[in-house]
Amino acid sequence: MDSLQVAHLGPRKKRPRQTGASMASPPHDIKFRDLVLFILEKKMGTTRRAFLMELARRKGFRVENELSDSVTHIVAENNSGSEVLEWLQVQNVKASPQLELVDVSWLTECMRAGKPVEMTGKHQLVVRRGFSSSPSPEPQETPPLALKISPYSCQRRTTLNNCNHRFTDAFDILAENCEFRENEGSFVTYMRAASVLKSLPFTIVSMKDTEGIPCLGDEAKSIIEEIIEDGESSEVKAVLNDERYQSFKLFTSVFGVGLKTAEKWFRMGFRTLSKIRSDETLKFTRMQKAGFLYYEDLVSCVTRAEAEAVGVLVKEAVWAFLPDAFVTMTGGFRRGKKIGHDVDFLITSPGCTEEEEQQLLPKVINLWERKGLLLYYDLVESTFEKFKLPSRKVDALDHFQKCFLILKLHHQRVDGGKCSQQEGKTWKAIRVDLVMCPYDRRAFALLGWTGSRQFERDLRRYATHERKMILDNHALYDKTKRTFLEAESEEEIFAHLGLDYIDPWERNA
Ligand code: DCT
Ligand code: MG
Repeated sequence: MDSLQVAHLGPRKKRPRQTGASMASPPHDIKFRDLVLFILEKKMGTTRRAFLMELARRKGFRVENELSDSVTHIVAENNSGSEVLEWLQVQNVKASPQLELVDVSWLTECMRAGKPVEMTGKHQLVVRRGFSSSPSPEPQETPPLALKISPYSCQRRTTLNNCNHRFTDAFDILAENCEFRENEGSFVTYMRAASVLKSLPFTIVSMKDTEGIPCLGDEAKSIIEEIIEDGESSEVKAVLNDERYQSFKLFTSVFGVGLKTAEKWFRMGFRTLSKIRSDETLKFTRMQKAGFLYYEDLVSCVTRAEAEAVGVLVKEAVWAFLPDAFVTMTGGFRRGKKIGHDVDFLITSPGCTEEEEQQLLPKVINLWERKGLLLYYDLVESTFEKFKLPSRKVDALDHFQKCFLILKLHHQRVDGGKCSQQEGKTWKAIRVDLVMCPYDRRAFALLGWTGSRQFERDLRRYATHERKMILDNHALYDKTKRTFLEAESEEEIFAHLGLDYIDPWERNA
């Protein structure tokens, strides 16, 4: 249970607190200092070059963005040595005798070995002089290495450094509009387009840059083209001005209001929240009443400092009843996000009985109620069954016991009370989700509750279509072997699926 222990801050073994800074993607250490690589874009293309550069750097190679005197190896693809020399001449660079001109096959072999491999004749680019009789180089076969961008986001690393905001914002809006119109097909198309662009290590500046990128159909490409040429998409503009989109966006911003209620209010002719709030014929659920009551607090996002303060509250309460429990902040904050719409926690205990497990959340709620911190709660009892096969649906809800809450967070508990802004009101209402899971399922629950939703959907899709396995928040089932695959950590689940491990801060798909 190694990785989980690091992630969980157990009461007994105190470990250094994970801060926002440590979540950032680490700079790459250079392991092989004798080599300085430059990868030629000519005939290779921007996308593939950027990926090779990123991959090589991740493996510890020094790769330069620009050609300079320090470069020792020029790596090229589909170029002969003469072509590379010609290119160097155009750049006004004189190739020193030490400079190696190598084929990309050398680099891909290095990537596979994780270190520089010996350079042999087949790697060296041949320079043909005039009409010499030396044979032209054999056409190089590119090894089947996974250097291409995967159509599954669980095979991509997506940090929060999105350098294609102008495109991904557009696709996010179009996807949301499809969601409001319950157009599942287009929703998925736009979500996948947004997601693949979020993973790119470079900014798209021309249509040439989109070559070889999966999940971009003709429709998505025409939107990208329009944004490149006109600075905006007419389709996105139309959505933003659409009355239905605006109303749905507004109505669903209220806690407890889903698509059905939004639809109903829109059809009834409502366009503002104040009209809805003051209408005496409308009936609201308990959730919606709380949603309106704490609306201002809930729409202003939760900051990391607030999330950490809630984390302290949760741990204090949980440890009062189960001192050996692990409490992990999951959701967007575990992925390194600085703000969120709620704070999600996973709770699990190695030593407790089933009854103690079932009693914990009710006890925690009861404690907060007595302290006057509970503004709203909805406890959902567990429907978890040990031997049930995982769900095949990519968006299925899980069966763990959970509690959706609105907590009263006093300003003084945040950052030592430094920013108690508002006069009068001394607290802020915060949405909190608590999930309680059996200890042997903690890795699956943690993976599922860390998100992002797109990452989870692709993990399940990948398991089903590429591995004949079924994955959900509770378990992983191998259909070929007809067995459940157990896991003590997220790393083990990725390994079962034959996937490279992707850290939480790289799951912002
Ligand atoms: N999740 C899940 N089952 C649910 C709800 C959520 O498995 N019933 C997963 C998907 C993502 C993760 O838990 C956290 O969900 P959210 O809080 O909705 O998303 P988030 O990524 O934390 O984003 P936000 O910052 O908006 O809270
Ligand atoms: Mg969340």
